[in-house]
Amino acid sequence: MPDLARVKAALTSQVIETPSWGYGNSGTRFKVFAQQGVPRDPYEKLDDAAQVHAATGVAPVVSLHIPWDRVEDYGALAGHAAERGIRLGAVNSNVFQDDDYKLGSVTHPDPRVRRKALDHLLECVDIMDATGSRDLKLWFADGTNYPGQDDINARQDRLAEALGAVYARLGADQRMLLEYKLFEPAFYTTDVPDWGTAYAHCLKLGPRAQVVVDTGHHAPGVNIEFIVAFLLREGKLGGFDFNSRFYADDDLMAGAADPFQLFRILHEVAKNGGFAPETGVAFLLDQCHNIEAKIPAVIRSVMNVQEATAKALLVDLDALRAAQGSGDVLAANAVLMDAYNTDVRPLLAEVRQEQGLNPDPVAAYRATGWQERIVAERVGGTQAGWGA
Ligand code: PSV
Ligand code: MN
Ligand code: MN
Repeated sequence: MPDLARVKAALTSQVIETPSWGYGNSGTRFKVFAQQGVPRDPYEKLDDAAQVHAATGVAPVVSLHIPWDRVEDYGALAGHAAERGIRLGAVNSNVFQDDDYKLGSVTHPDPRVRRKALDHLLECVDIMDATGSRDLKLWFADGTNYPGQDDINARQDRLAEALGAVYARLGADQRMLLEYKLFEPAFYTTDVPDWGTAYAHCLKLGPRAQVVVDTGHHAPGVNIEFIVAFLLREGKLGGFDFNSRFYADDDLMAGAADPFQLFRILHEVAKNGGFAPETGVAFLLDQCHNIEAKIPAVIRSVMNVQEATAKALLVDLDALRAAQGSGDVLAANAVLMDAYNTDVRPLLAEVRQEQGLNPDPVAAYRATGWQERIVAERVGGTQAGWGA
């Protein structure tokens, strides 16, 4: 059986990074439902993120999105985070919300638009220098809507050129995390549609280019845990964008739609050493809370990742390997299911109490009175960015 002290140590050292855009107003293309008390600027997003960390103890890092989180002084923003016991994490670029990008950004046929997009990506690395961030997260909306619209491989060449220029600009301790997505907003071809395309580009670029797996970016039925196991094996798993989906890129709370899938993914992480900090696997959330209260929803998501992590750490790997080695299909499957069916909530409550935290993070947040305070004090919150 797994050693309980080691399981607890792994649970307390896990870092779950929350997205700045999860705290702001967001919605679908049909409607943004504004909520009261949402942050009016990036500083207030950090204030809310600090509440999530205070309640959970495992969410001390916040991803930024530029230009949604553009500020005059990024050093001051990093200082604001530090004063609240948190820090700035991945910088997400945005080359998809400008009229110029109608036909693409770094893959656009017009060199002027490509230059503009590249300049933005390079600016993001400047920001990373100022914030002390390790990761540049790249998601490209680039693609085409109609057969014949543009040359598939010419676009790959343009993409490779831009990625190479950004890679060359990275500092020694910085990484580039390349995200893939099957479709949307492009509906015919997407320039980075799958892990294979992302992997091929990262392989050519070098060791500081790695793939990020957004759990919402696959076709239904894709075996994401296989992708995770393979990328870990190749040293190319940079991290996750966790969220849940029923249909497409739903961006619902991680672990809400399919906690068993989250467990299967994290089992591969656990089995392949991906929780060791030196592997650098980043556990990010990438979600928006359109109809539910935002801060408690982020807390719930963090808890869902923790629960799946705890179950993954409880898999009896010796028993699993013995069953696998002897070809005992049912026994091997039973080992996994035993761990998955364990109620880990008492274990996590115990871990939190040992850290001096309330065993129930949502209740802890409600008891702070923070929600009432921000509703009273903040008027005119900003939109997270979608459609902004
Ligand atoms: C768009 O699909 C997306 O959800 C990607 O997953 C990015 O990571 C995120 O937006 C933020 O740019
Ligand atoms: Mn994502
Ligand atoms: Mn997405």
